[in-house]
Amino acid sequence: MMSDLPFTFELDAPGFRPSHYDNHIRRTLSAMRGQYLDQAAYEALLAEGDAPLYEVYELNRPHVAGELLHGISIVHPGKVGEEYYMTKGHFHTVLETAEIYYCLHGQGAMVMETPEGEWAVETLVPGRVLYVPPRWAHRSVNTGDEDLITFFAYPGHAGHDYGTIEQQGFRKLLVERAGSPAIIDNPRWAR
Ligand code: S6P
Ligand code: ZN
Repeated sequence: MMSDLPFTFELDAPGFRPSHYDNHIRRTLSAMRGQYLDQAAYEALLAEGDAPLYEVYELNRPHVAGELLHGISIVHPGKVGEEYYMTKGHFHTVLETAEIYYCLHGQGAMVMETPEGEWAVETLVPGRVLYVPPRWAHRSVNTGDEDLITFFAYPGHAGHDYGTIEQQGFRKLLVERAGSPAIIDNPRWAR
């Protein structure tokens, strides 16, 4: 088997876009229908335009065990009602696969939970590494007023299960209360 050559790319401030990438994914408000608590605020915001919420720059690698899929995730600042802009969030299809995040810019949090009922929220600040263990669904939330930018890497065979989260969301939501992030129960969550 022919082996790949090692490669490098740069992540330069202030934007931290990779100097080389293969896919650029943009998610807008319309992709998040049903995910925000305040449905009226969601519809009102969408009526003003399909705002960009987050972007992912991916480098192509084979989706097989042994590879590491990696790239840059950028969640823009903003809120739907009192709930901060966030990613869809997902379990990995192969539940026993972990992921690692390194925060490059901005202020935010990772909201996480397991199928067994555990949950966790970890703050993301520049320079901080977050290890998401196997079995933990994860969603990045931007609690600041600038882009939240993270580098991520996860196993090539992990896959994405979005459906489970789309049904009821995460157990916990991150909302702004008196100007600060607060963790609240998701009333839609009823498993
Ligand atoms: C992939 C990894 C990230 C997310 C990205 C967007 O396993 O967790 O690259 O894909 O942050 O989030 P989502 O939930 O829309 O895939
Ligand atoms: Zn993931």
